[in-house]
Amino acid sequence: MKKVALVTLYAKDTRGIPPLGALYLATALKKNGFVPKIIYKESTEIEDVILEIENFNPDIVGMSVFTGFLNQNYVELSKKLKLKGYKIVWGNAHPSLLPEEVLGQKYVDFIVIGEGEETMIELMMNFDNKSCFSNILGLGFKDENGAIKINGRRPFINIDEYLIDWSLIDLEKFLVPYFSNRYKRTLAVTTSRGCAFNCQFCYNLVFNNRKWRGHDAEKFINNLKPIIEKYNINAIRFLDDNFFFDRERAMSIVRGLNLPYYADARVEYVNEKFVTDLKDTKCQEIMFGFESGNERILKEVVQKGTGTAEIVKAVTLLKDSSIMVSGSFVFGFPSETKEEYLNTMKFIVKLLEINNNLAFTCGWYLPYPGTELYEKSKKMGFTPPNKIEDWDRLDRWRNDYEMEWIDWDYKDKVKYTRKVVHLLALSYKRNIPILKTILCKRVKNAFFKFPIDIFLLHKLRGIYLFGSNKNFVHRIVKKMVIKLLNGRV
Ligand code: B12
Ligand code: SF4
Repeated sequence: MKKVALVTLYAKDTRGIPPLGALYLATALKKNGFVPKIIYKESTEIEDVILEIENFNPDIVGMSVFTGFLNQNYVELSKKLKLKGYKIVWGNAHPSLLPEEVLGQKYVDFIVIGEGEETMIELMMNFDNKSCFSNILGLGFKDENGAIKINGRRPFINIDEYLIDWSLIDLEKFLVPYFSNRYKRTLAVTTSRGCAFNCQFCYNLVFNNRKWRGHDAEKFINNLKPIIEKYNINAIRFLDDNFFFDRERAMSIVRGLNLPYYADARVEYVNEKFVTDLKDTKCQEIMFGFESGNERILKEVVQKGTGTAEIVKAVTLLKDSSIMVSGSFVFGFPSETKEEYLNTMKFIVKLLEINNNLAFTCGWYLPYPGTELYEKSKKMGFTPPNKIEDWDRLDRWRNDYEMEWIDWDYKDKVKYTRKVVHLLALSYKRNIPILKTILCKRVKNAFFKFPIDIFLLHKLRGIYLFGSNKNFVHRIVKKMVIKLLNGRV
């Protein structure tokens, strides 16, 4: 029987999320009589990955690669395996969005565009019969002359056919603390794929053709319930792009699982009933793509389909719900002015004044292939990397990249925005007026000169001021520091 190794690499700080793509593929392959092996290792452990592959001796090695993240490591691994004679297939967002570029590399034999389950089954069924490759939808391959062939796209599959076989990984390794350590054995899952909206920076436009499809609630619950009981899982993180797209289905799932949870939503979904349902179903944290505090950016550039009024309404309705609201802001969109950047900063303060149980992730726009904004960024000066490994520089958390599509001075803004907004949100949460005042001034004016307070607070963040209540002494000192800052000692 043909054997397939499926490699997912993680970075030191991203450990603990199950390799769900590989798990779905492995489930499908096993169901069809093939022998899959999931290899999940840190990006620094390339030599160990190679050893594991050599011991397993697969017919093909699959890699799960999205844009930017660890591209360099996947390239290094693929090159080394190619030298040893292995056949290599790349799947996930990057090869799906840049099929020619990826397949043009000597170290890649096949690429799979979009969902991988049925394309991989057909590839393995026809593995020794090259003449059939051109009939496999979703596959990219090289013919006898080395010419690149990209087949047509595969229609979306019925995902309920491949509900995860959890025995394919050691699940213990993926049960991690979450929600400020309150729940120690949290599992991340996805219950649906894709999204029907039109956000101009999102991979969904091409990767999922704006088509949302979800697992049947009952089938999903029946698949996960035994695992929850066996492993004593006490909270769930739903990583779906748009978990609440079908609100009725989503609520059936969370009711059926009956565990505290995190999930993503869109702001216009929030009304009184939605908030009541979230509370009733033990929602701990809900995440929204706020994107910007400017109507022009939301409407014309991102085409979000919602404006700032909906954001304010959602944040207001969720106030006092004890549900933590996370919002993602993106700065530096093509054509965004410095004034618009400042507007978003002021908008952040406004939201915190309404609801202090807010957290933000602040990223800078990165042009992902296959999107409308990618084409716009190219017209405005962005030069896509020549080599696959150079896509690594599109890392959301780096603060030193060039953004050729921005024509104002963004360097110190990139360096401090995320940090200062994070600290401001914490000072609202802990209600420390003096810090609120100082940090508000910084955020509203994007004033980052003499950043000594930012430096100190950032250091203190993990320790006494904002950190978790690790032990008794810790708690007492933290209380005293907060009282001191409030002028109450
Ligand atoms: C979990 C997650 C992560 C995790 C780990 C991912 C992992 N190792 O699996 C972490 C936290 C590391 C992460 C990081 C980032 N992520 Co992320 N992440 C996700 C998320 C929420 C879920 C992924 C998932 O498990 N999906 C479920 C599975 C079933 O779907 P799938 O992975 O697409 O797999 C299917 C196909 O792609 C294909 N397939 C997948 N692998 C393979 C392999 C082979 C061999 C084959 C044949 C097929 C195949 O078949 C699978 C089944 O059909 C997705 C959004 C989403 N809902 O998918 C974003 C997503 C993948 N992330 C994204 C991005 C951009 C990032 C960042 C790289 C941003 C950046 N450049 O800095 C950051 C990295 C920052 C950092 N330094 O940490 C984008 C990717 C866009 C793109 N063009 O690449 C996504 C799509 C989010 C979005 N809506 O934009 N992410
Ligand atoms: S709502 Fe979110 S997942 Fe859907 S298209 Fe917009 S950014 Fe992408």
